[in-house]
Amino acid sequence: MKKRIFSGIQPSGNLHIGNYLGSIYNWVNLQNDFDCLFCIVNLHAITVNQDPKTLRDKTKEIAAIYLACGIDPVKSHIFIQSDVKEHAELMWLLNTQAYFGELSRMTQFKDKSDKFKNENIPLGIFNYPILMAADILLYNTELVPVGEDQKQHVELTRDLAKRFNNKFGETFKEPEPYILKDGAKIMGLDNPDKKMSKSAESAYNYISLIDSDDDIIRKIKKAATDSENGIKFDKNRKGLHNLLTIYKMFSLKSEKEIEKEFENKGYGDFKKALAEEIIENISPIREKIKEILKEKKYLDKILEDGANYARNIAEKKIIEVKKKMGII
Ligand code: ATP
Ligand code: LTN
Repeated sequence: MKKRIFSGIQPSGNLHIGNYLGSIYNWVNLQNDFDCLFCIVNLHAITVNQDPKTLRDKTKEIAAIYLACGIDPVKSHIFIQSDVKEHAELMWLLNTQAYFGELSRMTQFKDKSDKFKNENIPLGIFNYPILMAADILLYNTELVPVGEDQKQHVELTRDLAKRFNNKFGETFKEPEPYILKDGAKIMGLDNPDKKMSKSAESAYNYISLIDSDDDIIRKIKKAATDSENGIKFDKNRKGLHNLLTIYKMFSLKSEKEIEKEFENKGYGDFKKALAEEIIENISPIREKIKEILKEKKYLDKILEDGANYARNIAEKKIIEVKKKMGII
């Protein structure tokens, strides 16, 4: 039996190269060795306002992006979170076991809630990690490949699993986060102090997977750097370090090779090479996304098969949990 992997992405906004390098890129390499479930987490997306039609379209678009990036539906299972109702059901059961204090400590909650006036913080952004825990625990997941920002949520999931097992008997596997050394936290192009984010105010923060070649060139030209000389991997030069990490991941070259390549060269040459490297990797994905989105039936069939596979596992787990808790 292969070990199981679960991960998901919200169908909100346009996926950017941070989402790609921090998660999907990693998934593609894992699908040969693990039983993989890759979810489109639309119930998470509605924790903030969404236009219903856009959400529906984006949900399909994420499925097309998974496929275009190399997720193989023969090896992996792709499905929409709301198609398996056990996610919402387990969330409620786990809600009753979680603490207000532990959820208040989540850094993503602190960041997101800062944007709202005190009384009107949506409850969904507060207990959103419990839904994520339900996603993971329903499937006896062992590894959760995510970007650095999600590590705390996976740790909370482990705590909840442990707490439930202690109280009701062995029920859930304790999952481990699986985070790559490079790419786990790609920083914003316009502000290298914060992670690249699809909800950023300026489009100059990110390069989305559907940006045109011209957009990519323009955004890289404008990316924040510094006034020092030399193209070198130096963590203190945050803007440059971020761009070099992106270059390293897309080109598959080593840090030494890259520093040698740009010895005696400046930002102009480096940024030109970086834009070319990103275009070489992203433009085929962009074209594939368009093609796959035209194959509506093919996409629907993959999502239906994925949901059937997931539901079969989830139904069994929810019965076990309800029995343990005395609900049935
Ligand atoms: P965003 O902040 O971009 O609006 P998000 O992190 O809230 O998005 P998702 O888009 O669902 O939510 O994230 C999908 C995956 O991408 C997660 O595994 C997350 O850890 C990863 N990820 C998000 N941003 C980055 C980043 N800047 N660098 C690396 N990985 C990232
Ligand atoms: N919370 C994550 C998305 C997400 C997820 C999951 C990731 C929801 N459920 C389960 C891994 C496993 C985010 O905002 N990026």
